[in-house]
Amino acid sequence: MLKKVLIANRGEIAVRVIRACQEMGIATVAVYSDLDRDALHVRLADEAYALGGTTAAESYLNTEIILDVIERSGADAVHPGYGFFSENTDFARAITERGVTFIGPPPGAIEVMGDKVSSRIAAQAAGVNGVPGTTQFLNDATEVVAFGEEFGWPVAIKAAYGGGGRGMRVVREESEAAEALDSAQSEALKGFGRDECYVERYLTWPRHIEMQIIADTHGNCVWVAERDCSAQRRHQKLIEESPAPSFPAEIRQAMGDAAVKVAKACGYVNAGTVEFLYQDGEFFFLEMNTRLQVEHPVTEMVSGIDLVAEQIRVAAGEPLSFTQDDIQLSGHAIEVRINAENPAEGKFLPSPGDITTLVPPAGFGTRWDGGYESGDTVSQYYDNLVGKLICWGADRPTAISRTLRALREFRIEGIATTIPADIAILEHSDFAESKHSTKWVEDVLDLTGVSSTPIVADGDAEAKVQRDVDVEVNGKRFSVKVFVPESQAGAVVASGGSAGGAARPRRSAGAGGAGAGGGSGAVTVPMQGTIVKVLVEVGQEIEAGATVCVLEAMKMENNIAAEKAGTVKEIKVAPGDSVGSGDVVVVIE
Ligand code: MV4
Repeated sequence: MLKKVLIANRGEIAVRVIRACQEMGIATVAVYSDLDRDALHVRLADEAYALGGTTAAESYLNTEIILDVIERSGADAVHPGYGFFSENTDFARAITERGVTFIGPPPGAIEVMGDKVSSRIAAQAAGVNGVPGTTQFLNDATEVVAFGEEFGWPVAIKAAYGGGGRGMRVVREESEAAEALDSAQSEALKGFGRDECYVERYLTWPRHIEMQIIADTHGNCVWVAERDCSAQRRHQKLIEESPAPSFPAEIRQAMGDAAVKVAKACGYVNAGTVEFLYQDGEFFFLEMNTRLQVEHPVTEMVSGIDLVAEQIRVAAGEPLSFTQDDIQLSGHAIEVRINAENPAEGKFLPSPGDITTLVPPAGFGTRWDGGYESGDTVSQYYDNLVGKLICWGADRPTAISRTLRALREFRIEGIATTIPADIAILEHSDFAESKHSTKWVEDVLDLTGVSSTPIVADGDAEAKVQRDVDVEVNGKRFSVKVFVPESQAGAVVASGGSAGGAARPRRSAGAGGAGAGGGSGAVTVPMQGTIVKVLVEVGQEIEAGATVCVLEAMKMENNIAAEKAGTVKEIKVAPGDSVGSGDVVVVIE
């Protein structure tokens, strides 16, 4: 068995792996960037080593330093988590050459599944079909038209070496073909350095259903259960569940068999996921994820299998601790990703910052896989997943009510979170009736009125805000309204976290995190980040809504707009400056 595992990751997944190791009596080694010196994964591990640096590239992706720490710590294995080095074959080979075990699939399997073309060919060879389409690369738009006429419109043009929806274009009729091919090719070239594209039937209302598999080095490969991840926006999953709702047992069996065939075809070992699109009772191979996924806990909750412990066992050369026939699925599990993002008006703006309070819910069937605790900081430099709430229930309605109950119980203050959007999804009748698809959140769900304004616990803001406080008078409980300086409002709020959404407004409309701002002409930034551009000059006349500067936070550029029209009186920032939530950047008169 392995004795000491280095976790080459941070946040909730590092915590998840550390916990599994501890339960197995395996020593744990954490690594950390300068910003993560006191992070939860560091606090929980037996040993921790500094990587230096701030950005992921400088720290968690710094191969040389990590290899050095592996050696210095004496770790005999590395768990990569997801992201970072999890699908990096150079890294996997580098550590294997040093006699250190990579807790993940063989590099060859990662490579075969690494792009759409070779994975599609491998799946096809194993008898598992993708969406009907061409196997040859497109030369010109007439081929798109010919395909559409033969198989029916709409069709999808996809970048062969693309991913995450980039380089994909939907073509509804002949007249759109030429422009769509051009733009797919140029986006692919820009994003991936290659412009090869192919065409397939476009499914208009598919669900994203993926199958967990796990294989050992003794030739055993099993499927565990499927997950429905259709509730997503811009290819970011919001909610995942298992089993997939309205999903017949014979289709589950067929999808499980297909996933095992794909895994065997590429010589897969360890935990992996085969993704499918599912529509009208048919499923089609999409791609394979050669890593442990964020949403693995829902599978654990319905199967009782500890996937991380099993990953570690098979990496150590042990056989799987169960057979296909041993697996019994029970009940229903839902995972909600809780990100530091403000879902107001469906915008999902990053909301890094200090978590002043984090009290996760508890109770029957309620699991919290978090990467942060009260007092920790969500940095703009890393993924903003705070953690995952996973609720199990005997059936889907019970799991939905339990998840809603737990979300309403959640107390997170200091940052905005996706909780109000999650509540809106779980409360929706389309979700309850599983009428949703991968397009539902973006095309149907209405997030107007949903807000999650962070409670800013800093500084000089003296505007008064209203708070509801419970008091007891002669043994009887009353709810009273108090009016307190905004800077102290966090201390007065008793409960509810950011889960209130529309039902429990935190702040009067329009205040929007603008600490000293309001309608005064002081333009403030809603989150911490770096100024990349200033678009106005002192003395310039601007209109209300004009962008005054561009703020980069969490790898996204955000336009910061003036609330009112007027003349620019003062500019307080320059490109390259770091700013905090509520900082004034421009003053307008
Ligand atoms: C599709 C599709 C419909 N028809 N292909 C988007 C990302 C890429 N990995 C596959 N994607 C899709 N391919 C055909 N022929 C719809 C999607 C799609 C999607 C797939 C999985 C999860 C979320 C999605 C969101 C939008 C579109």
